Amino acid sequence: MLSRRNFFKGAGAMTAAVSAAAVSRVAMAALPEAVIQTRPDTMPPLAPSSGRPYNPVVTLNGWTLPWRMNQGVKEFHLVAEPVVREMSPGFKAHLWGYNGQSPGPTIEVVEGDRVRLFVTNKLPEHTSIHWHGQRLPNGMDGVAGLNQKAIQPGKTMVYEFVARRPGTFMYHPHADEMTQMAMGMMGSWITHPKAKHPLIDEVDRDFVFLLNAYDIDPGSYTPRIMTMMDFNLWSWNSRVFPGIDPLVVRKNDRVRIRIGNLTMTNHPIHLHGHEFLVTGTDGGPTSKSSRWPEVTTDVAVGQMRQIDFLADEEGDWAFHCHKSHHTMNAMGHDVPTMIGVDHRGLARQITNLLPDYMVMAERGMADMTEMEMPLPDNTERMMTGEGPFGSVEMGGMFSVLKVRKEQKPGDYKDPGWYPHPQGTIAFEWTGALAEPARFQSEGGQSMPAKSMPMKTVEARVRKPGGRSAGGKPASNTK
Ligand SMILES: [Cu+2]
Repeated sequence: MLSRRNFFKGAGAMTAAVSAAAVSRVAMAALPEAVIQTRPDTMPPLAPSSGRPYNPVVTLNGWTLPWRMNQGVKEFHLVAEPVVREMSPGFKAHLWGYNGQSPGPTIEVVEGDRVRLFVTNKLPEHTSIHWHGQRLPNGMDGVAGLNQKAIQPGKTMVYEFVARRPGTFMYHPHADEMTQMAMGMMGSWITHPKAKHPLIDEVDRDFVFLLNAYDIDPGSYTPRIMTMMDFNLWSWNSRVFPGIDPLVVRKNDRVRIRIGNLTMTNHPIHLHGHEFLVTGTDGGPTSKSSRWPEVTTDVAVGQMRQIDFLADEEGDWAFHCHKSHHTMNAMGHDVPTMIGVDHRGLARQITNLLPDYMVMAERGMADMTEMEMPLPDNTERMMTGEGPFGSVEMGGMFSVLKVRKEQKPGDYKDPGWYPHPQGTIAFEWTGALAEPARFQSEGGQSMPAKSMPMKTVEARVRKPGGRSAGGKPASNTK
C-alpha cells in the first residue's frame, strides 16, 4: 500500500495534477481543451486559479477537472468515452467514464458561478448528463427524451446554468442509464459557498467519493450490465481495497467526507474511533437542529451524505461499508457453508476423481486470504490487504483514516502504519485459563449475591382485541 503514493506534494500543487495528465487539444478553438487523466491515484486538491476562492476537495483515487474562465463563465469540457480503470493494482476493468477515468473528474464551482459544460460523446451509443441535485432551468436537467435530445456519438452538446445553491452533488447519464451507470459513468460535483455560510463550517480536509458496484466475472474485463443485485465488486470511485487510498489527516483537523451512492443498494458507511455529524445531503446543508452524533450513516441509492468530524484520535482507523459482503472482492456466490464440516474422508475420495480438488472454508473464510490459490488473470483477490499485523481480510468498500500528529497541513502523503505507543495494543493473555462458569444473573464471581429480599412482581397483561363494554381495555393481573 505504501509504494504508490509518493506523488502527494500537498495542496496548491495544481500544476502537478494538470501536467501529469496527457492533454488532448481539441480541434475546435471555441471549446475549452478536454483534460484527460489516466492515473487512478488520488490527486492533490486543485486550488482555484481564478474566480472566487474556495477550499478545494480531495477526490479519493480521483481528480478535479480544470476549467477555463471565459468572460466570467466557468467552462468545462467533459468527454464521455470508454476507459481502462485500474480497480486495484494489477486488476483492470474496461469501463465507460469521462476524460480517461471512471468515475469522471470532480467538478468544483462556487455558489453563484455561471457554468458552461461542453459534453462530447465518444461512446458507441448516445448519452446525456443529468446534474443530480442542482437547481437549474428544466432544459438543462439532462433527461434524454424529456428535457433534451440525446447526445449522439461524435457530437458535443452544451449545458449552461448558474450553480444556485452550495452543496454536494453528482452527475451521471440519463440515457440508457442501466448500461451506462453499470459501466461506470458518474462523477462528483461540489458547489462551495460564496461566503461564510451559517450551516457550512470551514474544514481543514475535505474528501469526496462515489459508491459504485460492478459485476465482472473473474478473469474478464467488462462488467455485466444486466446485473441488478449480484454485484461482485463493491467499490469507492471504481477502486476496491486494497486499491483504495487511505484518507490521511493531521491530528485535530476538522474533516469533511462527502459520499454519494450510485449503486443499486444502500451502504451503511462506518467510521472507527470518531463520531461525526451528517452536515449535508444532496439537498444542501442540514439544519443544526437535525444533527446528532453517529458512527455509521446509511447512504441510500441516489443519495449523498456529507459528514463532518474532528480527527482528534491518532491511529489507523478503519472506514468502511458495514455490509460485510461489500468488503469482499470478486468471488462466486454459490459457495456452501462448510464451517465445522470434517472433509478429510470425503476429500480423499474426491481427489481420486479430481486430482486438483481443494477443500474450502472448513474453518471459516479467513484461511482463504493466506491461500495462494491460482486465480484467472485479471482477478482481484477476494479479501486481502496486508496490515502491520497480518492480512486485513477485507476487500471492496474499505479504507483507512490515518490520523497523525506529525502530518503537515496540506500533506496527504501516506505516513505508513501507525506506531502504537507502548502498552496500547491488545495483547495475548498467557496465564492459566479458568474453567468457564455457568452464567448466573447474580451470585457469580463478578456479581456476588447480596442478601436482598425477593419482591413479588406484578404484571398487567393486555389481551389483544379484548375490550370491555365500558371502553376500557380488558386486563388480567397475574
Ligand atoms: Cu455496502
